[in-house]
Order: sequence, then structure tokens, then C-alpha cells
Amino acid sequence: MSKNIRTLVEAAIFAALAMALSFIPDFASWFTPSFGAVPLVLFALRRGSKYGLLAGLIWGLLHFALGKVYYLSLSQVLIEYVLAFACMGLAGFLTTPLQKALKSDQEEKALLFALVGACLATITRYILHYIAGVIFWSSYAPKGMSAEWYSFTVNGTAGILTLAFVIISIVILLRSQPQFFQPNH
Ligand code: 218
Repeated sequence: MSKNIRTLVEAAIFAALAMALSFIPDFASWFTPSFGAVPLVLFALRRGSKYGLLAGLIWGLLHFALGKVYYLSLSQVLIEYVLAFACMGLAGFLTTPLQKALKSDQEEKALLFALVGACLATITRYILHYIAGVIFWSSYAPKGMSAEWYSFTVNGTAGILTLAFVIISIVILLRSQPQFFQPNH
């Protein structure tokens, strides 16, 4: 199988895995972390930004196919389900330095690059949810609370929890299976 086809199949598999994890119920309302971010960021770090952004886009679009979209308006949905999910692939911008560091056995440096990628992707995504929260979700704020502070507490909590799960998964996988980040096909 050509490398391109193989990587596209991987992108589809990881996007599907992320979507399956999106079915974990919102047990803490909008404060609930996005567990699907774990496979998506790991995949983006493995294959780079082009395939990572594609996998993120597929993950976002799968919400439409499976009826998991919270729709307030067209621009809200484009920001939160197309742009925000695609942004998870931004981690792939750190793939080249990550793989260089692994090749020269610089494990701490490799970990640092992977974590920068994870932060870049997760923070960018939740900044978009924060902005959408201020513009579109302000009517859900408790009485007397500003839209900015409401969106910051909700999306800040979800973003930090999501980042925590992603960071833990990167530390474990980079220590136990560094070859995951150095695919040879
Ligand atoms: C204050 C607030 N509430 C709800 C949302 C909507 N939101 C938040 C996080 C993640 C997602 C994508 C689906 O998991 C959505 C739609 C918001 N932005 N702000």
C-alpha cells in the first residue's frame, strides 16, 4: 500500500476513535473534557499537520453525520464543529522536531516538542470555544455572571482537563512506545 493511502486510512481510523470517545456522556455539562482529543493529538504528532488537520476535520464532521451537534447558528457551528475540531491537528506542526529529537535519542527534548504540540492544538481549540461561548452561549450564563467570565470558567476548565488527559497519554506513549511517533511506512 502506498504511504499516502496508508496514512489516510490511519487518519480515518483515528478520527473514528476520537468520535467514539465523544460519545462519553457530558457528565459535567460543558465542563466535561474532550476525551477524543487523546487519539487525535497522538495521531497528529505521528503523521504531521497535513494529516492531523484532516483527521481533526473528519472528527468534527462526524458530529454532523451522527447527530451530535449543538446548533445555535451557522457561524457558531462552523467555528465550534469545523474549525475547532480541525485545530486539534495543529499538534502536527511539531512532528518534524519531535522525530528529529527521537532519532538522536534526546528523549526529554522529544517530550518537550510533543507537549508544545499538544498545548498548541488544545489551547487554540478552546480559545475558539471561549470566543463562541462569549458570542453565542451568553444566555446560558447564571444570572449576574458576565458572558466573558462564564465562557472562561466553562471552556477554561474543559480545556485544562482535556490538556491534562492528552499530556498524560503522551508521557505514557512516548516512554513505552516511542516508535509510535516514528512510523517507518
Ligand atoms: C459557555 C459555552 N457553553 C457551551 C459551548 C459549546 N461548546 C463548548 C465546548 C466544546 C464544544 C464542542 C462539542 O464538544 C461546544 C459546542 C461554548 N463554546 N461555550
